[in-house]
Amino acid sequence: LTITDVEAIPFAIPYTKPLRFASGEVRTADHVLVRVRTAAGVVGQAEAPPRPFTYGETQSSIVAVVEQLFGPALVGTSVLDRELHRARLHRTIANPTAKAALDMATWDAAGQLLGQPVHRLLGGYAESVRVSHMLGFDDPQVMVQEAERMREAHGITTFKVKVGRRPYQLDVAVVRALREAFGDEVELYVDGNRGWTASESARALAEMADLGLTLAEELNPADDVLGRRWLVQQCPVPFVADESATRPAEVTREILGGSATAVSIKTARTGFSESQRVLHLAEGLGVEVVVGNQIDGQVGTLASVVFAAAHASTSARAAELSNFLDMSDDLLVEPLTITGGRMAAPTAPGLGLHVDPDKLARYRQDA
Ligand code: MUC
Ligand code: MG
Repeated sequence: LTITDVEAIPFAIPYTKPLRFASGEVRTADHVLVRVRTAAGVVGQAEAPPRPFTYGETQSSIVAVVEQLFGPALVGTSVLDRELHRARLHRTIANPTAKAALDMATWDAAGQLLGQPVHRLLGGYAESVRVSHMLGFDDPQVMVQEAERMREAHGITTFKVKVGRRPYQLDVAVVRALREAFGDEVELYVDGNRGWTASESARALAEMADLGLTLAEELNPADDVLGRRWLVQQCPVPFVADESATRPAEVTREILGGSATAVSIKTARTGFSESQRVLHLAEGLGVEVVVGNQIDGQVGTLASVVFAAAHASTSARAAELSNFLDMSDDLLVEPLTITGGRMAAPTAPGLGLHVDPDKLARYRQDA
């Protein structure tokens, strides 16, 4: 069980369809594959996606912090020593996706060593979860076509619509076009990535009042503290904290401060161990959670479905698991599949992750 080596491999895979949203745009998955090797020769793996516009990390900063600080802190410990890992890694602030990938890689190794799938080690609640697809900025017809394609090809009927453009009517028109195209057959919710002011958000929500939205996420900046509280008080659906509540303490602060009424959990930034802390905190506070997408590749998406399937409250809502479909290729030997609008949690020991060595050789950036 002893960790003998930790590796951080930068790789880059282009998107066929870039994702655009209020805080940025992703054209290439320039991620880092993190590997934790044990004395028994087992290798645990996970993916860290740099999101400079959200967490300040870059591909090189993730590689550097793993090689210089976090890797050496884990070598010599057991893959089961998660509290010790946390104590050591949290001496360094920030760097959430680097920490999260290391945590998930240790769970992957532990699952392989114990012969159990990680979703069962975490909680074992469900075999599969419903999938929600994120629709990035585009013209209304293009976004309707994209939703239609996802429904036809994968049976997906839940869509998170990116909003936060100016004027806000651009986005209201998209949501209206989606509702008109699909009627009651689809679930729709919106994510503003802090693009609007509180008053723009309030006007947009009022104009979308007849469109049956189920959630509203980060419509304006949480740092506009009073404006956010004013908005959340009048929001008719749960208001989801995503980038404003990435740690347990932030979740407490935002929920108790009246700045959110639901929480997005992303394994890309809180791994499995810290995501469980966030989940249990949300349950204790009595707020709903949604399993979010950090624009993950297939390795990261596998981690998200494992976490979502493991617990009752993470599998209650559709989890955001499908944006890897817009990548031109990926690292896994067996690509992930979505059928009937659902994705299954892997049943193989660990995360059931098999990275194709040829693909890794093709896309790695350090060779
Ligand atoms: C999301 O839910 O916001 C876009 C920016 C980010 O941090 O995550 C994605 C999706
Ligand atoms: Mg979000």
